[in-house]
Amino acid sequence: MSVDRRSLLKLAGATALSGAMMGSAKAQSSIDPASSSKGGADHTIRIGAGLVELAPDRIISTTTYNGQFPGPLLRFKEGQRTIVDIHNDTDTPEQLHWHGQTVPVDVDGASEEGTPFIPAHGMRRIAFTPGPAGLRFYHTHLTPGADLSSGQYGGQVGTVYVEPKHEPGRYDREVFLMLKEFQPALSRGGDMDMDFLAPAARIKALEEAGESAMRASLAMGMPHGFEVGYSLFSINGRLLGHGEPIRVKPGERVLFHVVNGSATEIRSLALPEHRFEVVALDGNPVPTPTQVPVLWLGTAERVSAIVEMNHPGVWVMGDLADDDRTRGMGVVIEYAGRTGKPAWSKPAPFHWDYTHFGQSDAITTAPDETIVMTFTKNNAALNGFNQWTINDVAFTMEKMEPMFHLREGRRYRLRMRNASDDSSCASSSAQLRADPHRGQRHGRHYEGCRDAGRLSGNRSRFRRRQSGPDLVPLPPAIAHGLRLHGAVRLRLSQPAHRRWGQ
Ligand SMILES: [Cu+2]
Repeated sequence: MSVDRRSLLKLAGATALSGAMMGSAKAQSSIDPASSSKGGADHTIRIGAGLVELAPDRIISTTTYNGQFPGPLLRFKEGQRTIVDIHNDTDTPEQLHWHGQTVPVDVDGASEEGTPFIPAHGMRRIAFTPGPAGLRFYHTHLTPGADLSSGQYGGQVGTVYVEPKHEPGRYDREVFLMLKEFQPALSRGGDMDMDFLAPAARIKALEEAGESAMRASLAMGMPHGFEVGYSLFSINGRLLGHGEPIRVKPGERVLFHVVNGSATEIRSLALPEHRFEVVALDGNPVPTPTQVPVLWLGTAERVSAIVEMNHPGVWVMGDLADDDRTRGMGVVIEYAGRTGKPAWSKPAPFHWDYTHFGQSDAITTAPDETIVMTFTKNNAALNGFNQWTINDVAFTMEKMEPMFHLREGRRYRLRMRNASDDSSCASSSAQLRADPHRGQRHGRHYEGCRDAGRLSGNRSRFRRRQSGPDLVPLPPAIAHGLRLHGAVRLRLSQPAHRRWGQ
């Protein structure tokens, strides 16, 4: 073996360095055994280019976490401090956002909140106490705008599970599913919005407002604004039929943790002849676990649901949309000893209704104030892209002007009205930057309340204290009420919408 001088120096340097690090770790542990992990991180994430093999002849090159898609499943323990090293091997400064967790601003991963960037070809070590327990996820927080090769259009999405201190464990095993599309492209018009909420949730006036604005724009000779469409669809990074089947046994109770990792899409998921018992939404246990034949997930939404495997066979669990499912959005469920072509059948029409998972006899406390937010779309107004507004104001990341001033300790009800012809997902990121009393942040601290299409009356049945969804899909022409307290920055979780106004 021949070693040149430079390598030798490198080797010597590395040895000296590791010696020094070991020395310091020893010194640390002799003082404080609990901090012996200080030398190394509990988790390491590397952001860099990688290949995703969706199928043998469908290999795409994109940005990934640790060279894989989805990124590694990170299991944290509620309340147990963790250290994560994030290396950025790309040429662009990055933000890694811990979606659904209440973590300090310098860790959260949103530059608009004040999190420092992970420099290009640099790294950040962060330490935080994970929580709340349940299904969370992490993703890039770069805003891609019209650049469909960047941000969450690529492969930077991974699942987080924060293990609760006390796990009820009413299931035999867990299966994590990440739903994600690839190969985005801009098109004019896009697909029709899906009609998945109960018709009672629609409001005629809002519907007409959205439609007439669209008609007026087209009459002025405007084209349809750009929409993003996809050509490849995957669950856990594999097209339907190209991944390992999920192998189950009769009688088994499987807890599916489903993450909609899409940048823009609303998804459905059904397993023929089986029902999902929804036990948590966005990782937070629901007051009333309820069986449904289909799951609907807004962009970035999570559902945890138990399926009792009681119909032996080989099945396709997949999206109701035939186009998306046949192009990959599905996974095969295979019972032990069963073979054959995976079967698919469409379930009977079903409308998703969040109130089913709520507490029917809940008494809601009146808010101190109600804030009304009306979302509108200005078709093709920004160089052919749609502009989105809240109360006729387009948000800009540059100015960051607050539209509402909230007072600490007061209770607010947010009444969100979608007057556009497209779905929006509102996600509140509640960070109490200064809580002098306890120095702690109140995360998403709200009780959701829907009032199924009623603009007034507040006859809400849906109530969750500190365990509400942190993300609420708003199909066109519905009104949505949400109560919360804490200081709140509201953002729309579709990056396309956020980039262009909301
Ligand atoms: Cu997010």
